[in-house]
Amino acid sequence: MGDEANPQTHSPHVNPSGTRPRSHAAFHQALQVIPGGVNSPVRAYGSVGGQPPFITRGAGGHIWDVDGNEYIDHVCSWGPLILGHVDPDVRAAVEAALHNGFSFGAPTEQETVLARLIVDAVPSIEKIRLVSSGTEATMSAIRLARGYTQRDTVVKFEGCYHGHVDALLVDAGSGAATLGRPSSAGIPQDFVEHTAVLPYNDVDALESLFETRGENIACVIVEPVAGNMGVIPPTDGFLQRLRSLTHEYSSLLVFDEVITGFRLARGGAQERFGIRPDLTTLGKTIGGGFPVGAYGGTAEIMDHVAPDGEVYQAGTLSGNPIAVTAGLATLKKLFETDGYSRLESLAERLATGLKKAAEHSGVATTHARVGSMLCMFFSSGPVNNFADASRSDTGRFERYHQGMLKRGIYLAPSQFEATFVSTAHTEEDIDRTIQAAEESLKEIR
Ligand code: KE4
Repeated sequence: MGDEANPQTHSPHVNPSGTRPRSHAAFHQALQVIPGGVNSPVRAYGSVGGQPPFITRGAGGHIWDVDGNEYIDHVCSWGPLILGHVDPDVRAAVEAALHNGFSFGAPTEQETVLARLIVDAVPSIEKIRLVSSGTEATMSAIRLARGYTQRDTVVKFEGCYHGHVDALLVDAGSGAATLGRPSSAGIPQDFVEHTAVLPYNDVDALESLFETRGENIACVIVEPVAGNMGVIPPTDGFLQRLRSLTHEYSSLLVFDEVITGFRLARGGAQERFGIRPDLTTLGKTIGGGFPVGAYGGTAEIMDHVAPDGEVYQAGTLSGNPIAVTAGLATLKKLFETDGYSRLESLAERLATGLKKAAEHSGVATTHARVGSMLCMFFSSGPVNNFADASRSDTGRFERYHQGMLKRGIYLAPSQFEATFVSTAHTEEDIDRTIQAAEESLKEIR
């Protein structure tokens, strides 16, 4: 067994009893003062039984909980930690930045450096506004689309999740899907009457909607690779048709790349699929684990954003110098170390191993992978949209999740999420995850 300080050579150690008394006590305390004991619903373990481990620290591809259990982490903070936990170069950059100040509420040159890096990496983005979360990014992008087109209707896809924006929390994925409450209380009906929802990958439905309502459609917002109903890639022609129809009706195409941006490629999913959206939303990876979101597009559209334009959007901590420093250090290291080759190699190794493990077990599964985001559906498939994904055996996923957790593998507590790898994961980590899957799948067949 390697030393704990160097998780790269350390197999995870989990209390064989599977009990987590200190997490249990911590959860009890949290429940007294935090709704559901968590600060984001997807972190609860409602859909996988049991209670969430309370995490104390991370290093590389590993995390530890308050009971001393060690896990190989395939959540990666839901995507941001593309270099793994506490990357030494990112940490050094943040520590240095802390000495200069935490926040100014004034422009800093580093914000321009990050904006320039994003503009140079994503051809469809000529100008970008930094915010503090993916939700702020998508909320702002649809407001901009409505202001720019002077139309009201927004189109989204069932099972896609774009943050907890009132107008977009309709048939949403991620936690909303997991909770089985596809919308949310507290959203007045007239807030969503301008939101049209279509099945993902359904070109016919798209065309008929545009035929009937195209003149009123401000934008279509889409995850170019869906990552909130499990992972569902776009079928051939879907994104291309989206692009041609939005052009034809002068609607804006918004790529929500909060997950895929800088994860799937330097230029995100739009680089992989060769599509130029009008607006792109970003988050997660561009903050390297610190709160950063962004929305950007052509200068012609973005110049409608205040203070130059009539579409208002603001934020106290937008472009926060510490978060921007972490994001810059993350992206620079990802580019300089050719992180995408490593991500591709690790993700392919994992996906291949999980497929073999499932075949050996005889459990019916369907597998999806795009770059370093992947998913194993407990379904015989095919899985091309939310209705397909919803037919997954979530009870079997629950038992699988429990089996993986007790073997030291930390997965998202929902069938409707993505599995991630980081550049800090090792081949040994991947092989351990595959081995754990072999054992867990055999247990539940
Ligand atoms: P945030 O507001 O959580 O930073 O980003 C919202 C968002 C927007 N767009 C996409 C495609 C997203 O996936 C997200 C957030 N993703 C979820 C899980 N898939 C974050 C986890 C959580 O809600 O706690």
